[in-house]
Amino acid sequence: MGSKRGALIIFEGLDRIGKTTQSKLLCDYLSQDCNIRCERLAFPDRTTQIGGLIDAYLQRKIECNDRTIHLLFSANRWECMDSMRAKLLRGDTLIVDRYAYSGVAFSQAKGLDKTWCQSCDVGLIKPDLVLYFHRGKQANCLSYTGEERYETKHFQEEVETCFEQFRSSSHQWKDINVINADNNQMRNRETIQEEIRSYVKDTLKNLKSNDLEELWKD
Ligand code: FDM
Ligand code: MG
Repeated sequence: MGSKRGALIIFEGLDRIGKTTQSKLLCDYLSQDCNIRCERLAFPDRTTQIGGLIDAYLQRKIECNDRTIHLLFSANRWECMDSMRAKLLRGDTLIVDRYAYSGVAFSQAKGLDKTWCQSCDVGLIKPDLVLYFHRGKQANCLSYTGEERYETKHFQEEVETCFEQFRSSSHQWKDINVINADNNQMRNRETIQEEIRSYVKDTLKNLKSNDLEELWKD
């Protein structure tokens, strides 16, 4: 009996919706309370050379046309695939802040063709669990303008529309689970974390094979 591989868990959603907070809580819980080896990653990974270009673009230090930056975001995932595969196969669970779903939603929001956007990420490691953080009607997470290129209320709303559109229309998004990340008393940090943990426990329990599948191949 070989040891079981780790799970690839993706957190998706708009900026400032609580993905980082929740992924830290989850990672601490898995490693400290469940004795599961686990690591947090984020895309874009700004530490690589390609990630440096993306960082400069987001901080408006360089310009780049929409398709080119899309390809860089995708390349930034591809350059991490070998090390992610190795970690998963040796049993580490990876909790990843953003993946190809952000890739499509943010570029589509600029007017790029969805099929073209998706094609660059076909064949990435397929996640075992995708959690999309959705803000409720009363949420106020869009009432800001941040420093970075995409951090405007208007653009975030466009991205949200794209997330919602393909979440409800495409069969490739059928595996996406929605987390109500409403920031009010009824949905506090702990409640949201509990919901996430129950998804994660199911996923870990049902991890069948040691094989890693490929994204968007079916
Ligand atoms: N973003 C992120 C994209 O436009 N495409 C992608 O493929 C990814 C992974 O980059 F506005 C956007 C989303 C966000 C910005 O991401 C920086 P973080 O999570 O805020 O660092
Ligand atoms: Mg951000």
